Amino acid sequence: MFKTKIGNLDLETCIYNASGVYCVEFGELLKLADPGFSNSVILTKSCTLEPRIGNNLPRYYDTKLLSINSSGLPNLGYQFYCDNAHIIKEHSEFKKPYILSISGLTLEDNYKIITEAVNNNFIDGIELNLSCPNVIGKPQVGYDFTIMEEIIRKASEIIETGRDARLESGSGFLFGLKLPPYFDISHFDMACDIINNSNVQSLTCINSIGNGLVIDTEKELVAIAPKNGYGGIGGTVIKPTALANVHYFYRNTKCSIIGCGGISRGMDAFEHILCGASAVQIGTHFHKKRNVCFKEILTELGSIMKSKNYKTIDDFRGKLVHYK
Ligand code: RRO
Repeated sequence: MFKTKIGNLDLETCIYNASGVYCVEFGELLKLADPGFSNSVILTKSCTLEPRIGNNLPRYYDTKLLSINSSGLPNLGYQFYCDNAHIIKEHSEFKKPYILSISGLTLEDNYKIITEAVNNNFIDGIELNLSCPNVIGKPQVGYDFTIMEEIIRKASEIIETGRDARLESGSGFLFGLKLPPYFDISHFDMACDIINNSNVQSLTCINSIGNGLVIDTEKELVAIAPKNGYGGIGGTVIKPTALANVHYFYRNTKCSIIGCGGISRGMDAFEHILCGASAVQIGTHFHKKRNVCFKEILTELGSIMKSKNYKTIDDFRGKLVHYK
């Protein structure tokens, strides 16, 4: 009922974690690999060349409707996520693809990490993160269309070369991007043009909405410490922006779309799929509820599908109705 495909990757269910939440440490990745949990992919925290401890605490805060974070890319370094891919996949009985999220601090760092990933047969693809809002002094690549085009072109070359070698061993490799939210149609179109001239296969829409400010009114204090309290906003309040991004990129590219933003119930996942998502990722709600959230959301989605007589997610994916 929930089977799906992103690029050439077959997934048992259409739900998994958003990068960043419970996917930094070895034990967290092992939990994501657990065949008893309904998530269908093991997606790592975005990694850099060197390990990072990230920004000062407190750097995460949530309310009923939203979360704010300025984690600052804490991760164990790409070598850790590459070297442990086979152990973590083995724990999933090789049923869940292992996708490396990458957010190198320089273009060269990204190319180095992508080369390592495509040459590792236990890594099934990358989600190149063009949208981290929280590294001080590093603007989001997804908002600089010149650099975005350059990084995608070079990443494509590396991946094509690596794919040829993998073909002999029979395993595919997904080239995905994680995009920032776009708000203006001209920006949507510029991003689509670049993507349509590349061999990118999947788009995760959207990363957190950058540089929001949340206030703890009782203390009259910013909710998080780094960057004077500015951070990426996630959770229920970002769902309309996420849906618009899913919808636009679904209609204007050939990529598989992975919806991310404001999903805590089956109906939220249903809406993302109606807009064109082939799968959904859970961030803020996963942070709150841990691994049980995947099954809960799928159970609710299953009831909605049953009540509407849909047997597979392809029966309604992208079928949102518009006024004439
Ligand atoms: O680590 C972070 O601060 C972070 C990242 Br890399 C990202 O892509 N999105 C986000 O909200 N936080």
